[in-house]
Amino acid sequence: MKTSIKIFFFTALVSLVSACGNNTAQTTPTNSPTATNSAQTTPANSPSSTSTAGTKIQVTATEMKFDLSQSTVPAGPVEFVVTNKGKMPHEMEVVKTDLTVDKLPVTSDGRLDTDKAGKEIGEIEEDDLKSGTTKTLKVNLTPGKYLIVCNLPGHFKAGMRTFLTVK
Ligand SMILES: [Cu+2]
Repeated sequence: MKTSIKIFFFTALVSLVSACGNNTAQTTPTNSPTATNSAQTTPANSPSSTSTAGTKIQVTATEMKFDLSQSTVPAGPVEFVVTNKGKMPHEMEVVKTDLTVDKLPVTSDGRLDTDKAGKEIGEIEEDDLKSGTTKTLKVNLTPGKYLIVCNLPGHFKAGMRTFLTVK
């Protein structure tokens, strides 16, 4: 008899405590979002909605270089809008690498040895980037250093490469 009473009180106590626990857990978020967070939630949401839409980078390809509208972007979805304003076809590879320009491995035909350089994240093929064309490449970038490179024979060696920093 005594034991069951103890158990009853214990259960009641536990449910009371957990009820309190629930309340505190509920009140804190409910109060702070409305009061303090309403100001906070909006800015906290807008960067994430911006990054959902993605950072847009305008890329201009010419002989023999890339011009990026910005060379440092926040991590998340990135949209490369690449226009070939040159006379010859080009391509664009995005390669994540830790290497500096002078350490980048080059093949005998003047291409970047992509596999040795790092990891290819995305690519716009030569057929899609003929003179006068604009093509979009959407990728998701984690923080790090990325090489934007045209890997047609000789183009990389001729200087058709640039770095993008993702923070
Ligand atoms: Cu090229």
